[in-house]
Amino acid sequence: MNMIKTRAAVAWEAGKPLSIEEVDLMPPQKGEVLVRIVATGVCHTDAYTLSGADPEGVFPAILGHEGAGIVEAIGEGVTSVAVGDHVIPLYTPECGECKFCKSGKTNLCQAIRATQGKGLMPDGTTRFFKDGKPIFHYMGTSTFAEHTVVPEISLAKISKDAPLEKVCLLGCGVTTGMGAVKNTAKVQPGDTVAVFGLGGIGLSVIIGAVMAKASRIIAIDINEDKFDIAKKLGATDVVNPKNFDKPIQDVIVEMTDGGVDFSFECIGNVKVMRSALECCHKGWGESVIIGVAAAGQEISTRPFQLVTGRIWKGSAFGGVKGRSQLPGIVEQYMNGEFELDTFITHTMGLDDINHAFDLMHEGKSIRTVILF
Ligand code: NAD
Ligand code: AHE
Ligand code: ZN
Ligand code: ZN
Repeated sequence: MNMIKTRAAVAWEAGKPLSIEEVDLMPPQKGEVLVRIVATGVCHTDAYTLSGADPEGVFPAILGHEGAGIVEAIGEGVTSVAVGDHVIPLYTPECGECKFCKSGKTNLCQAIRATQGKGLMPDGTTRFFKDGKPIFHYMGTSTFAEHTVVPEISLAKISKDAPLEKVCLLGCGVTTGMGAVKNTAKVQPGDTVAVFGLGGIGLSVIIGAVMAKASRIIAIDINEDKFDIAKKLGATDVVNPKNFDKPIQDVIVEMTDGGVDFSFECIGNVKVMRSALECCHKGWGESVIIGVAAAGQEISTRPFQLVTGRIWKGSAFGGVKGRSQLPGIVEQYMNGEFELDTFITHTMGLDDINHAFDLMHEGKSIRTVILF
């Protein structure tokens, strides 16, 4: 098979708009798969890397990690997917063989993490080129392209009945938020929850908390335009920290007779991470960091906060093992156990992808889905 031409949004350098152009894509090599991307969401992490703040951000690159598509070709030795299969690319792969996969303690498969973090395929090279020069991959997925090549272990095979233009959101945002509640925090019926940041991630935490039968779900954002959706999805209280003279953690502690059982930081702001920890109940409250903060940023609190029983944790991709668990989450969606429509505030073609980033920065979108 020869190089194919495909259309992609190329990030030539940090801080610049993406450029839509035709690029060359090498056929899938051993253990790799060619996927035609049907739809992709735009996540804040794409904007974070594009901003230049990501220490692993390399340019030029094809960003995007919240996609869904159809297998068009398989490389040598690929057995777990076939041409025509519907798939969701995974930035957290699942090899099933590494120490991490076998531990039963984490979803953070490390089989290809080193090359993935450098924008390379596992053999240390790229499949994308422009005028003969390599273009880096991103998070092992590069879904801002009509076609992409990914390792076989980075694909979850899903039902052909699932609408790809919706379940693409399970490639990151919705799985991350719901999974952080279920797998990382393990929220139980009756527990109280505070959610900081009401973007795609925070709103998915709300969905997860409703599914877990939390008794109270306090949704916090400085953009009150997010409150209606938060309430529609099941938030019991909405709070804007700007409306108070005292620290938001004090406000939440007063509202909840001593603090919440669980809090989730879904922004990537280290100061808010502190508030999220400190609004947790003495003796048992747990705070889960989901937001991504840049290199150089550090979290702090008085150690007394931990000495007195609060727990600080983090969660990546909601603790979900992509190949073994994501197909089941797609089934849950198909069975009507949660919805995705509310998240999709905008849809547009690849040509307009820079507008999707503008909408995110202006706080006007939850998720924009790019349709190819
Ligand atoms: P988003 O931009 O859609 O939403 C962020 C929300 O935070 C917005 O509603 C914004 O108004 C609010 N906000 C900003 N500053 C605030 C403040 N000081 N106080 C209260 N609210 C504030 O982003 P998103 O796509 O939902 O992503 C959220 C974060 O999660 C990002 O940091 C992203 O990189 C990260 N993320 C992490 C994972 C993971 O696996 N850990 C997965 C996906 C995204
Ligand atoms: N390169 C970034 C990593 C940022 C990060 O923490 N990424 C999350 C997923 S965000 C999806 O929207 C993650 O899964 N982390 C685990 C991992 O192995 O990267 C940085 O800041 O260095
Ligand atoms: Zn993401
Ligand atoms: Zn592994």
